[in-house]
Amino acid sequence: MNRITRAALGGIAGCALAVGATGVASGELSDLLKVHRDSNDVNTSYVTLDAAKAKIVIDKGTDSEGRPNTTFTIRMTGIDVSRVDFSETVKPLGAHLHIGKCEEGDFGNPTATPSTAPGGKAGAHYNHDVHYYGKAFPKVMPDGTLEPPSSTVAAISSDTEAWFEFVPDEEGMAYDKTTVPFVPVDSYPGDMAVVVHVDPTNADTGGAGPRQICFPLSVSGIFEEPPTR
Ligand SMILES: [Cu+2]
Repeated sequence: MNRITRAALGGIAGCALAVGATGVASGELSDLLKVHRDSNDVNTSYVTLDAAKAKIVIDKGTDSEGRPNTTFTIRMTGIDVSRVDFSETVKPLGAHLHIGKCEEGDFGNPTATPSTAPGGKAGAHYNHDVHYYGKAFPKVMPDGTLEPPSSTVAAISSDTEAWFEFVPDEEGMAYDKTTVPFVPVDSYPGDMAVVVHVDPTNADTGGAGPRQICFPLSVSGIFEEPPTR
């Protein structure tokens, strides 16, 4: 297994985490980039992530039949859970691998034409059918469902995209370990993003509501460039 670690970088410059001799990531947790001035501004959310940090470890491996896969291990800490009622089931926060780059202060502009949403510069979800196989994202059909997958239309699922789920605990920590049956290609050279949304991921559409925060992910030397066609 080819274990490579990259931090979710703090700030624009940032630096990668060290990888210990055993392959276990070590080093300090790193900062998010805000896509709201204050994540309380996302009034659909019940946690505040302004002080959250995350460590993201990427493992490229193979399944039992030798097919390549990728495991993302993400540990997020510093979640403000003061408003969470832990006597109830805690709602998961959906998060995904996005192809673009987190930008500090990417607060969106609701009055622009077309309007832009907070965190929009992180771009679309990484979708292996789209970004590796060159298919199109599905269109929304008149009945509100998505165009079915075909030889030219991508499937949207946890097999084609990297979806994560964070359930904060009483210490303000959330952990996710997800293996996807592909190795992403790096469509926006060097940079990708883990965007944390405010809702759980909808398994049909991949949507998870507004973007709450963005963790930058440096993928240089980890993921290859897309195939040329
Ligand atoms: Cu997302």
